[in-house]
Amino acid sequence: MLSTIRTNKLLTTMLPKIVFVLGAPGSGKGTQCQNIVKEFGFDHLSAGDLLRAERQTPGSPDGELIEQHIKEGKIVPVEITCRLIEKAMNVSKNDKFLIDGFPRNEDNLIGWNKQMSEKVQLLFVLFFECDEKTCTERCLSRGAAGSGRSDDNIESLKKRFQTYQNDTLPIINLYDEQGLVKRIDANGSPSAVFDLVKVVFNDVLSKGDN
Ligand code: UP5
Ligand code: MG
Repeated sequence: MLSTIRTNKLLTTMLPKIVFVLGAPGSGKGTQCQNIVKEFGFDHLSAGDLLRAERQTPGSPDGELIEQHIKEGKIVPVEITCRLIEKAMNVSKNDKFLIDGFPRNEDNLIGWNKQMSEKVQLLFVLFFECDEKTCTERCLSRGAAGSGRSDDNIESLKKRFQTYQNDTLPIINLYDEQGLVKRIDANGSPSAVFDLVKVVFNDVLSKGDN
């Protein structure tokens, strides 16, 4: 029995390691993921970026559906998102990944658990907590500076926040009940937030069993 547990543990630790990065729109997920990539050598897979790239791919059968969902702040069906994440993991030579902005509703969670959860080792969920007002101002400034994102406007942002509150927070709470969530106060400057992020990564990675 003990040897089976040890073997399972060994097999699990050989799988690619992932960290889910969640938080409201504009909470700084992408910004901090770039810092984590540089400092800790993870690959950054933003589900939103993967969907935006797929939307631009000529001939993609999902382009129109993705655009409509993003503009309305709705969540794209998991089959599309999960396929893009798995493909990006497969082409990477890395064995540790930040999965940014996913899973963000029950459909995402069920689809991930069915298709991917046994192929990876989930280290933890990094959760950026940030006030809605601050997040909204950040996204609007980015839009005004020419982000080109079709959802960096006040109408889309209201819908994105509704979706976040109704659909994504319950998923974060589910992971929290399993003791997997590391909370970060994301209201400060990018470098102040990264100081908090570093503490979490140094702590988890130093424990050695990952
Ligand atoms: N900024 C960042 N940190 C700052 C700080 N500490 N102080 C001051 N400014 C800061 O940051 C946003 C802006 O704020 C930037 O200009 C940055 O410089 C500045 P960013 O790091 O981009 O924040 P992030 O949390 O990544 O914000 P983002 O807008 O990307 O969050 P969303 O979760 O809304 O966007 P995402 O791309 O993940 O999803 C977009 C849409 O895609 C969703 O609404 C949905 O329609 C669809 N989607 C799915 O359907 N399924 C998925 O799985 C994922 C996405
Ligand atoms: Mg982002």
